[in-house]
Amino acid sequence: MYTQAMDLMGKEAGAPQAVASPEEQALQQRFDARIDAGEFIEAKDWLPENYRKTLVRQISQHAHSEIVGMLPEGNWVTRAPTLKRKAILLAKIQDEAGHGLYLYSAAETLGTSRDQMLAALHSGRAKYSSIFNYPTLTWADVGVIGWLVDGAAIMNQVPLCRCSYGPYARAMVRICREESFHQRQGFDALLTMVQKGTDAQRAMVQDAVNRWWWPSLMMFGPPDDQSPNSAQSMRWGIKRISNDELRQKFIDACVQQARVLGVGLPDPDLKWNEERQAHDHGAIDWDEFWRVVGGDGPCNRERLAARVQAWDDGAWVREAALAHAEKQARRERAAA
Ligand code: FAQ
Repeated sequence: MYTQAMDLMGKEAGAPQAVASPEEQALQQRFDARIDAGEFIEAKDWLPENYRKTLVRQISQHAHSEIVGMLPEGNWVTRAPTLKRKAILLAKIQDEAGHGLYLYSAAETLGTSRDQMLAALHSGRAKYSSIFNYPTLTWADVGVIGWLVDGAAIMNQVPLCRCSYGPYARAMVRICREESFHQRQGFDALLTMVQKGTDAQRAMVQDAVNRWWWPSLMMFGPPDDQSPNSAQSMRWGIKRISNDELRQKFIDACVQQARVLGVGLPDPDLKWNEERQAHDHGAIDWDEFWRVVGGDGPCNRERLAARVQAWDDGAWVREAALAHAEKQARRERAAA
């Protein structure tokens, strides 16, 4: 049993201390009890302000990641090696757009608007996953994104299907099903290249794995002891498994899959630890992670510029849709 009285007093957010009324205290206690009982919190329920803010932050960043995540793969649509691969890639990218829409909708139930969330992305205030700031240099990168990036996304997102906020949890169920197809298609594309390809194509796969391995491990976020949000998010049942635990599960799964593919993972310190029943691994370059998160990765500027350009190019569509809706509303008023 834990208490969120601190949240109610505003201490955790660094806000001036407010004295909670008896009604607010009762609401807080009821909320705490429901979290303890593992119940879903729904959009119309009372919830503490910091819980709402944390969810808006995480869900909107997740939505932005899906939308920005379309860009690295989009780079290869016109150069996919066969019609089949092109159709699969197009379907996958459309899925990512759909994931973004489910997630923006889930965040909107918390009282924020799509315009506010997009303004935060376009101004650089909102984060999106570090992984999408790396370039896709060859076709093998598209396969590796499916295998490693979608693989990491699934590992991180399956526990979110049990997140305490109902609209987010339900969106995640559908997203995870689709991510699973994405991971399989990436693995299949790589398997084809290593089994049926030339030596040059096998080398291309290995090169892509070498470049994406470490950034994929960074997707899980900073180590637990440097993760400012984890403790509170775990207590609220937003996060169910810690950053480090998920990263470890991902590494253990990938070692097996890399064996099947016949590729090496670029970590000389990666080895099975009998005592821990898990793989030990080399040090992750957290300076690189924070540089990329801070806006100074290989493609940060390019990615943000592409999103802002798409928003500006779409202005006429938004204006036309609004004009149509207003005209329709005028007609309905006149007919009433
Ligand atoms: N990149 O205290 P924590 C995908 C930030 S979707 C950038 O540990 P938290 C699908 C974090 O926001 C991939 N920033 O934070 C796809 C926080 O900053 P803030 C996205 C990161 O929230 C595949 C600060 O560092 N998935 O791949 C990253 O408790 C293929 C401190 O960190 C999700 O968003 C990062 N990697 O845990 C699409 C899943 N890690 O906000 C296309 C939902 C941390 O305080 C192609 N999100 N930060 O200023 C989560 O599970 C969590 O938000 C974590 C971070 C685990 C990402």
